[in-house]
Amino acid sequence: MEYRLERAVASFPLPYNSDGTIYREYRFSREVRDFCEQEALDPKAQLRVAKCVVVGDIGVGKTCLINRFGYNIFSNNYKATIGVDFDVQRFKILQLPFCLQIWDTAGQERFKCITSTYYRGAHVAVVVFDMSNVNSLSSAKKWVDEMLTSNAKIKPIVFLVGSKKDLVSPSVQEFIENEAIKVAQQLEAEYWSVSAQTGENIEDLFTRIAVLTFQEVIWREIEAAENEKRAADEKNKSVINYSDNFVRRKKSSCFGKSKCFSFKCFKCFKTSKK
Ligand SMILES: Nc1nc2c(ncn2[C@@H]2O[C@H](COP(=O)(O)OP(=O)(O)O)[C@@H](O)[C@H]2O)c(=O)[nH]1
Ligand SMILES: [Mg+2]
Repeated sequence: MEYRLERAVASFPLPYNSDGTIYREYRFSREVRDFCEQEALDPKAQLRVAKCVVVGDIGVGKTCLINRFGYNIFSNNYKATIGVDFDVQRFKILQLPFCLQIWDTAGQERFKCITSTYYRGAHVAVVVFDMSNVNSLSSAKKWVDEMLTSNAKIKPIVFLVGSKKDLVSPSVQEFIENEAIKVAQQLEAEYWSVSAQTGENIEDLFTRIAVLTFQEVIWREIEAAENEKRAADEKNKSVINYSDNFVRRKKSSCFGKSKCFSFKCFKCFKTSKK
Protein backbone atom coordinates (compact mmCIF):
# COMPACT_ATOMS: atom_id res chain seq x y z
CA MET A 1 0.00 0.00 0.00
CA GLU A 2 1.38 3.37 -1.03
CA TYR A 3 0.61 6.57 0.86
CA ARG A 4 1.64 9.90 -0.59
CA LEU A 5 2.18 12.83 1.73
CA GLU A 6 1.48 15.67 -0.67
CA ARG A 7 0.99 16.02 -4.41
CA ALA A 8 2.55 19.17 -5.82
CA VAL A 9 0.59 20.32 -8.85
CA ALA A 10 3.04 21.85 -11.30
CA SER A 11 0.72 22.91 -14.13
CA PHE A 12 -2.97 23.50 -14.74
CA PRO A 13 -4.51 20.06 -15.52
CA LEU A 14 -6.57 19.67 -18.71
CA PRO A 15 -10.05 18.13 -19.04
CA TYR A 16 -10.47 14.58 -20.39
CA ASN A 17 -12.42 15.82 -23.39
CA SER A 18 -12.90 19.47 -24.30
CA ASP A 19 -16.54 18.81 -25.37
CA GLY A 20 -17.27 17.12 -22.05
CA THR A 21 -16.67 20.08 -19.78
CA ILE A 22 -18.09 23.46 -18.89
CA TYR A 23 -14.76 24.51 -17.32
CA ARG A 24 -12.87 26.05 -20.19
CA GLU A 25 -9.92 27.82 -18.52
CA TYR A 26 -6.53 26.38 -19.36
CA ARG A 27 -4.50 28.31 -16.81
CA PHE A 28 -4.92 29.97 -13.43
CA SER A 29 -6.26 33.48 -13.75
CA ARG A 30 -4.07 36.44 -12.78
CA GLU A 31 -6.35 37.29 -9.81
CA VAL A 32 -6.06 33.75 -8.43
CA ARG A 33 -2.26 33.68 -8.91
CA ASP A 34 -1.79 37.10 -7.28
CA PHE A 35 -4.04 36.17 -4.36
CA CYS A 36 -2.16 32.89 -3.77
CA GLU A 37 1.22 34.61 -4.03
CA GLN A 38 0.18 36.95 -1.20
CA GLU A 39 -1.24 34.09 0.86
CA ALA A 40 1.95 32.04 0.46
CA LEU A 41 3.86 34.90 2.14
CA ASP A 42 1.50 34.94 5.12
CA PRO A 43 2.74 32.62 7.90
CA LYS A 44 -0.74 32.69 9.50
CA ALA A 45 -2.54 31.63 6.29
CA GLN A 46 -5.24 29.04 6.99
CA LEU A 47 -5.19 25.49 5.61
CA ARG A 48 -7.87 25.13 2.97
CA VAL A 49 -9.99 21.98 3.02
CA ALA A 50 -12.67 21.06 0.47
CA LYS A 51 -15.28 18.33 0.61
CA CYS A 52 -15.63 15.92 -2.32
CA VAL A 53 -18.54 13.47 -2.27
CA VAL A 54 -18.62 10.35 -4.42
CA VAL A 55 -22.02 8.98 -5.48
CA GLY A 56 -23.44 6.44 -7.91
CA ASP A 57 -25.30 3.12 -7.96
CA ILE A 58 -24.02 0.28 -5.83
CA GLY A 59 -21.20 -1.72 -7.42
CA VAL A 60 -20.16 0.90 -10.00
CA GLY A 61 -16.68 1.12 -8.46
CA LYS A 62 -16.72 4.14 -6.13
CA THR A 63 -14.71 2.54 -3.32
CA CYS A 64 -12.16 1.09 -5.77
CA LEU A 65 -11.73 4.52 -7.37
CA ILE A 66 -11.05 6.20 -4.01
CA ASN A 67 -8.65 3.45 -2.90
CA ARG A 68 -6.72 3.48 -6.16
CA PHE A 69 -6.20 7.22 -5.88
CA GLY A 70 -5.46 7.31 -2.15
CA TYR A 71 -3.36 4.18 -1.71
CA ASN A 72 -2.61 2.93 -5.23
CA ILE A 73 -4.31 -0.40 -4.52
CA PHE A 74 -7.01 -2.39 -6.27
CA SER A 75 -8.84 -5.41 -4.91
CA ASN A 76 -11.89 -7.34 -6.09
CA ASN A 77 -12.81 -8.13 -2.51
CA TYR A 78 -13.84 -4.88 -0.90
CA LYS A 79 -16.55 -4.90 1.66
CA ALA A 80 -19.37 -2.47 0.83
CA THR A 81 -18.55 -0.44 3.95
CA ILE A 82 -15.00 0.68 4.58
CA GLY A 83 -15.71 1.87 8.11
CA VAL A 84 -14.57 5.49 7.79
CA ASP A 85 -16.55 8.45 6.50
CA PHE A 86 -13.85 10.10 4.45
CA ASP A 87 -10.27 10.01 3.36
CA VAL A 88 -8.01 13.08 3.19
CA GLN A 89 -5.57 13.65 0.32
CA ARG A 90 -3.10 16.53 0.37
CA PHE A 91 -2.02 18.76 -2.49
CA LYS A 92 0.17 21.79 -2.97
CA ILE A 93 -1.30 24.20 -5.51
CA LEU A 94 0.23 27.59 -6.35
CA GLN A 95 2.49 27.12 -3.30
CA LEU A 96 -0.48 26.68 -0.93
CA PRO A 97 -1.31 23.46 0.91
CA PHE A 98 -4.79 22.15 0.03
CA CYS A 99 -6.71 19.13 1.40
CA LEU A 100 -9.40 17.20 -0.39
CA GLN A 101 -11.72 15.27 1.92
CA ILE A 102 -13.04 12.41 -0.21
CA TRP A 103 -16.29 10.96 1.13
CA ASP A 104 -17.32 7.37 0.35
CA THR A 105 -20.95 6.37 0.90
CA ALA A 106 -20.30 3.49 3.32
CA GLY A 107 -23.03 1.46 1.62
CA GLN A 108 -25.90 4.00 1.93
CA GLU A 109 -26.50 3.93 -1.84
CA ARG A 110 -27.90 0.42 -1.35
CA PHE A 111 -31.12 2.18 -0.29
CA LYS A 112 -31.11 4.28 -3.50
CA CYS A 113 -30.81 7.53 -1.57
CA ILE A 114 -28.21 9.13 0.65
CA THR A 115 -28.74 11.26 3.75
CA SER A 116 -28.39 15.02 3.39
CA THR A 117 -25.50 15.09 5.93
CA TYR A 118 -23.41 13.32 3.33
CA TYR A 119 -23.92 16.07 0.76
CA ARG A 120 -23.88 19.02 3.17
CA GLY A 121 -21.18 21.61 2.36
CA ALA A 122 -19.79 19.63 -0.59
CA HIS A 123 -17.60 21.69 -2.94
CA VAL A 124 -17.45 18.95 -5.55
CA ALA A 125 -19.44 15.83 -6.43
CA VAL A 126 -18.13 12.85 -8.37
CA VAL A 127 -21.01 10.91 -9.95
CA VAL A 128 -19.75 7.47 -10.96
CA PHE A 129 -21.30 5.03 -13.45
CA ASP A 130 -20.02 1.69 -14.76
CA MET A 131 -19.01 1.80 -18.45
CA SER A 132 -19.82 -1.90 -18.74
CA ASN A 133 -23.39 -1.29 -17.50
CA VAL A 134 -25.14 1.45 -19.44
CA ASN A 135 -28.12 1.47 -17.01
CA SER A 136 -25.88 3.02 -14.37
CA LEU A 137 -25.41 6.04 -16.67
CA SER A 138 -29.16 6.71 -16.66
CA SER A 139 -29.01 6.95 -12.84
CA ALA A 140 -26.49 9.81 -13.01
CA LYS A 141 -29.16 12.52 -13.31
CA LYS A 142 -31.04 11.11 -10.33
CA TRP A 143 -27.89 11.32 -8.20
CA VAL A 144 -27.22 14.92 -9.26
CA ASP A 145 -30.87 15.91 -8.58
CA GLU A 146 -30.77 14.30 -5.15
CA MET A 147 -27.56 16.11 -4.30
CA LEU A 148 -28.89 19.49 -5.47
CA THR A 149 -32.07 19.17 -3.41
CA SER A 150 -30.05 18.23 -0.31
CA ASN A 151 -27.30 20.81 -0.84
CA ALA A 152 -29.08 23.66 -2.56
CA LYS A 153 -27.13 26.66 -1.19
CA ILE A 154 -24.14 26.59 -3.54
CA LYS A 155 -24.04 24.25 -6.52
CA PRO A 156 -20.98 22.01 -6.25
CA ILE A 157 -18.69 21.35 -9.21
CA VAL A 158 -19.89 18.09 -10.78
CA PHE A 159 -17.75 15.38 -12.38
CA LEU A 160 -19.38 12.51 -14.30
CA VAL A 161 -17.01 9.54 -14.22
CA GLY A 162 -17.28 6.35 -16.29
CA SER A 163 -15.45 3.59 -14.37
CA LYS A 164 -14.17 0.11 -15.39
CA LYS A 165 -12.82 1.39 -18.71
CA ASP A 166 -10.70 -1.79 -18.86
CA LEU A 167 -13.85 -3.90 -19.29
CA VAL A 168 -15.08 -2.32 -22.54
CA SER A 169 -13.83 -2.61 -26.12
CA PRO A 170 -12.71 0.56 -27.95
CA SER A 171 -15.95 0.68 -29.98
CA VAL A 172 -18.15 0.32 -26.87
CA GLN A 173 -15.97 2.93 -25.15
CA GLU A 174 -16.56 5.36 -28.01
CA PHE A 175 -20.32 4.80 -27.93
CA ILE A 176 -20.55 5.14 -24.12
CA GLU A 177 -18.37 8.26 -24.10
CA ASN A 178 -20.54 9.99 -26.70
CA GLU A 179 -23.64 9.23 -24.64
CA ALA A 180 -21.97 10.23 -21.37
CA ILE A 181 -20.72 13.54 -22.81
CA LYS A 182 -24.33 14.42 -23.75
CA VAL A 183 -25.42 13.64 -20.18
CA ALA A 184 -22.50 15.67 -18.79
CA GLN A 185 -23.56 18.65 -20.92
CA GLN A 186 -27.14 18.40 -19.58
CA LEU A 187 -25.88 18.17 -16.01
CA GLU A 188 -23.27 20.94 -16.48
CA ALA A 189 -20.64 18.42 -15.43
CA GLU A 190 -17.17 17.41 -16.61
CA TYR A 191 -16.79 13.92 -18.09
CA TRP A 192 -13.95 11.39 -17.47
CA SER A 193 -13.38 7.68 -18.37
CA VAL A 194 -11.16 5.82 -15.87
CA SER A 195 -10.16 2.37 -14.63
CA ALA A 196 -9.42 1.67 -10.97
CA GLN A 197 -8.06 -1.72 -11.99
CA THR A 198 -5.32 -0.43 -14.29
CA GLY A 199 -5.14 3.01 -12.65
CA GLU A 200 -5.70 4.70 -16.04
CA ASN A 201 -6.60 8.41 -15.70
CA ILE A 202 -7.15 8.21 -11.93
CA GLU A 203 -4.31 10.60 -10.95
CA ASP A 204 -5.25 13.02 -13.73
CA LEU A 205 -8.92 12.97 -12.72
CA PHE A 206 -8.25 13.75 -9.05
CA THR A 207 -5.63 16.38 -9.88
CA ARG A 208 -8.23 18.08 -12.08
CA ILE A 209 -10.82 17.78 -9.29
CA ALA A 210 -8.38 19.27 -6.77
CA VAL A 211 -7.35 22.18 -8.99
CA LEU A 212 -10.88 23.18 -10.08
CA THR A 213 -12.08 22.94 -6.48
CA PHE A 214 -9.09 24.87 -5.13
CA GLN A 215 -9.72 27.59 -7.71
CA GLU A 216 -13.38 27.78 -6.69
CA VAL A 217 -12.43 28.08 -3.01
CA ILE A 218 -9.97 30.89 -3.83
CA TRP A 219 -12.57 32.71 -5.99
CA ARG A 220 -15.04 32.60 -3.09
CA GLU A 221 -12.36 34.14 -0.83
CA ILE A 222 -11.52 36.85 -3.38
CA GLU A 223 -15.23 37.68 -3.69
CA ALA A 224 -15.70 37.74 0.09
CA ALA A 225 -12.68 40.09 0.45
CA GLU A 226 -14.09 42.38 -2.29
CA ASN A 227 -17.53 42.47 -0.62
CA GLU A 228 -15.92 43.29 2.70
CA LYS A 229 -13.91 46.10 1.11
CA ARG A 230 -17.01 47.45 -0.65
CA ALA A 231 -18.97 47.44 2.62
CA ALA A 232 -16.11 49.27 4.39
CA ASP A 233 -15.93 51.85 1.55
CA GLU A 234 -19.71 52.42 1.79
CA LYS A 235 -19.42 52.91 5.55
CA ASN A 236 -16.58 55.42 5.12
CA LYS A 237 -18.57 57.24 2.42
CA SER A 238 -21.57 57.69 4.73
CA VAL A 239 -19.30 59.08 7.50
CA ILE A 240 -17.85 61.57 4.98
CA ASN A 241 -21.35 62.56 3.79
CA TYR A 242 -22.48 63.13 7.33
CA SER A 243 -19.53 65.42 8.11
CA ASP A 244 -20.00 67.21 4.72
CA ASN A 245 -23.58 68.02 5.68
CA PHE A 246 -22.47 69.25 9.02
CA VAL A 247 -19.94 71.62 7.44
CA ARG A 248 -22.56 72.90 4.95
CA ARG A 249 -25.09 73.52 7.69
CA LYS A 250 -22.48 75.15 9.87
CA LYS A 251 -21.55 77.53 7.07
CA SER A 252 -25.14 78.81 6.86
CA SER A 253 -25.11 79.75 10.53
CA CYS A 254 -25.49 83.45 11.47
CA PHE A 255 -23.02 82.83 14.27
CA GLY A 256 -25.46 83.96 16.98
CA LYS A 257 -26.38 87.40 15.57
CA SER A 258 -29.38 88.72 17.46
CA LYS A 259 -32.92 88.23 16.09
CA CYS A 260 -31.99 85.92 13.32
CA PHE A 261 -34.89 83.57 12.50
CA SER A 262 -33.61 82.42 9.17
CA PHE A 263 -34.59 78.85 8.39
CA LYS A 264 -31.32 78.60 6.56
CA CYS A 265 -29.46 79.32 9.76
CA PHE A 266 -28.58 76.16 11.58
CA LYS A 267 -28.37 77.72 15.04
CA CYS A 268 -31.44 79.98 14.83
CA PHE A 269 -33.55 77.29 13.23
CA LYS A 270 -32.87 75.20 16.31
CA THR A 271 -33.61 78.15 18.59
CA SER A 272 -36.86 79.10 16.83
CA LYS A 273 -38.10 75.53 17.10
CA LYS A 274 -37.77 75.50 20.87
N1 LIG B 1 -12.58 -4.61 -14.00
C1 LIG B 1 -12.81 -3.65 -13.09
N2 LIG B 1 -13.55 -3.90 -12.00
C2 LIG B 1 -13.74 -2.92 -11.13
C3 LIG B 1 -13.22 -1.61 -11.33
N3 LIG B 1 -13.59 -0.83 -10.29
C4 LIG B 1 -14.31 -1.61 -9.47
N4 LIG B 1 -14.41 -2.88 -9.97
C5 LIG B 1 -15.12 -4.00 -9.37
O1 LIG B 1 -16.48 -3.63 -9.19
C6 LIG B 1 -16.98 -4.17 -7.98
C7 LIG B 1 -17.61 -3.05 -7.14
O2 LIG B 1 -16.62 -2.12 -6.77
P1 LIG B 1 -16.82 -1.13 -5.52
O3 LIG B 1 -15.70 -0.17 -5.57
O4 LIG B 1 -16.98 -1.91 -4.28
O5 LIG B 1 -18.20 -0.44 -5.91
P2 LIG B 1 -19.06 0.59 -5.06
O6 LIG B 1 -20.22 -0.17 -4.52
O7 LIG B 1 -19.52 1.61 -6.04
O8 LIG B 1 -18.19 1.16 -3.99
C8 LIG B 1 -15.81 -4.86 -7.27
O9 LIG B 1 -15.90 -6.25 -7.49
C9 LIG B 1 -14.60 -4.30 -7.96
O10 LIG B 1 -13.54 -5.19 -8.00
C10 LIG B 1 -12.43 -1.37 -12.51
O11 LIG B 1 -11.94 -0.27 -12.77
N5 LIG B 1 -12.27 -2.42 -13.36
MG1 LIG C 1 -18.40 1.17 -1.88
